[in-house]
Amino acid sequence: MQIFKPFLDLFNYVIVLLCVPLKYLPSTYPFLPKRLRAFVESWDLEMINAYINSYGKKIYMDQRASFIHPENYRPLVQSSPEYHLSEADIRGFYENGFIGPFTICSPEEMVTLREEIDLQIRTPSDVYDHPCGRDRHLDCEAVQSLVTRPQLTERLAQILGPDLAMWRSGIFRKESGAPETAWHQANTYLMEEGYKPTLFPPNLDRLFQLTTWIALDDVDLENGCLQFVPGSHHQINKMLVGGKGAEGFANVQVKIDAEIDPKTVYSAEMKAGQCIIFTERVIHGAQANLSNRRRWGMTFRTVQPSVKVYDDEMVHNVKYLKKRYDTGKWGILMLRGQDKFGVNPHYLKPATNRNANQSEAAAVPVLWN
Ligand SMILES: O=C(O)CCC(=O)C(=O)O
Ligand SMILES: [Fe+2]
Repeated sequence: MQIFKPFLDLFNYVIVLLCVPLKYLPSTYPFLPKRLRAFVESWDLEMINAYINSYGKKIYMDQRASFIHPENYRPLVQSSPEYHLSEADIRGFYENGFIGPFTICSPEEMVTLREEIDLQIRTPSDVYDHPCGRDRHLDCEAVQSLVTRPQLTERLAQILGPDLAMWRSGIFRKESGAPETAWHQANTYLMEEGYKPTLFPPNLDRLFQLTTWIALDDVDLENGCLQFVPGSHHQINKMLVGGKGAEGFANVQVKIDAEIDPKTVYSAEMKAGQCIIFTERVIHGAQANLSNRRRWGMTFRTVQPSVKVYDDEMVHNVKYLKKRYDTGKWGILMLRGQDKFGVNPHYLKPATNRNANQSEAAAVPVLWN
């Protein structure tokens, strides 16, 4: 069953309609075909109704969940004073949905790192066997050396806990004139496969993941820095698929079904080498790059090791990218602490310097996955 695309497919629509009674009959789930069962289990009635009532034009951005704050905002690990977050900082993160900027490396160091990263990601990935921007924290030394620094891991640990598993990274390269990244939200990455999520946390309503966006160039409003709607992470909104006023996210035209007051928007202007940490449930996006400078950023997603990723599937099919990824060699990278759960494979092969040849440089799209 394909839910995400094409949205107005009559076959999909009828199947979804037929699933409504199943939501009231959980005892039937073990007898359903695998895909149908995954759909009925991961889409709640509100999500199904939104799809049906809009004739397939409105779809929830991700699995609905509440966002429960912790009992207190004390840091979850002790860290050295230079990386310390106060209770007020952590409360600010829970209230706004993001925190930063923090400096991971100097702009001068980023000049060298950026060149290495640019060359290295053009070589075939050890994980996916072809040149790509996805998950290069696993096999490229320059990327790995960046994300394992205490400037990042100690801050993540104070919010997410002592044990940190990085499961996904990607690169958003916006050259001068590149289009916007439409406002969006994510949670368990349901929209990748459409009928089932990508992440399976033990408790959907708690914080289980943090995203870190590292600026490879200086980023500001003019070249399309990342932007956030503070406090918008307490609910997952619907999106209108296509239609008037829709903007681009990867291959899809979407418009978030929420009022956004431009006065409240926070623009994460940063120097190269700085990062912002956020929950991807917060509404975020970026304007078009209207400058004559480029805007490259890398995004890194870290979960608590109790979160199961990919449901043991061998191929992960990302509908909106129109791409399939063989997950046979994929694994989590422990950035810090221990994996006491063992629900995911670990990536153990050392990252290497790849000595890419500049002449191999290929045209690289904006979201290079
Ligand atoms: O860099 C961008 O334009 C978007 C990044 C983003 O949406 C993310 O990292 O989740
Ligand atoms: Fe995002």
